[in-house]
Amino acid sequence: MKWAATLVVAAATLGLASSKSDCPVGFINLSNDPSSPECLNFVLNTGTWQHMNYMCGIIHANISKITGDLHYRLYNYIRATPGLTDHCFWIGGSDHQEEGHRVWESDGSDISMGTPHWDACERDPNGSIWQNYLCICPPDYYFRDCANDAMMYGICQVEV
Ligand SMILES: [Ca+2]
Repeated sequence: MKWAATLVVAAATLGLASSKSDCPVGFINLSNDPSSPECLNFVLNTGTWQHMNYMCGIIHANISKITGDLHYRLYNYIRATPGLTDHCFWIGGSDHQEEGHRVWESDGSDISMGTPHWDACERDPNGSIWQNYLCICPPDYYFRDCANDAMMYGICQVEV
């Protein structure tokens, strides 16, 4: 009797997961548009940006490209999720190839500067060659140039 109930619950959970998200297992869908899922995976081990870039590759993903409203939905998700709220995360932007020219690692496209993604009260990021990689941190999760050797969690993303 208990077995049957467990199986029913498991089936219901699987059904819910597959109808609600088109993302691979382990990725959460932060899109509000059912026709174009935005699938993110939070890597809950600390490492450098380079390490996180490598880790994302292992799970057949890219280090995340956070554009448009996805940044806001990510902010809300992190703040609503215990275990994520207190942490910084590497995302997939950098100027490691050309100082001051920030691009997304996954496709090489330019990163929008200024609001709403960067803190309007802070001067332009000017961390020179010691701060080449983008991270987001509490409490505001604005994009920041973070130190090349900083250790933090990361966010991977997969296109579906
Ligand atoms: Ca830099």
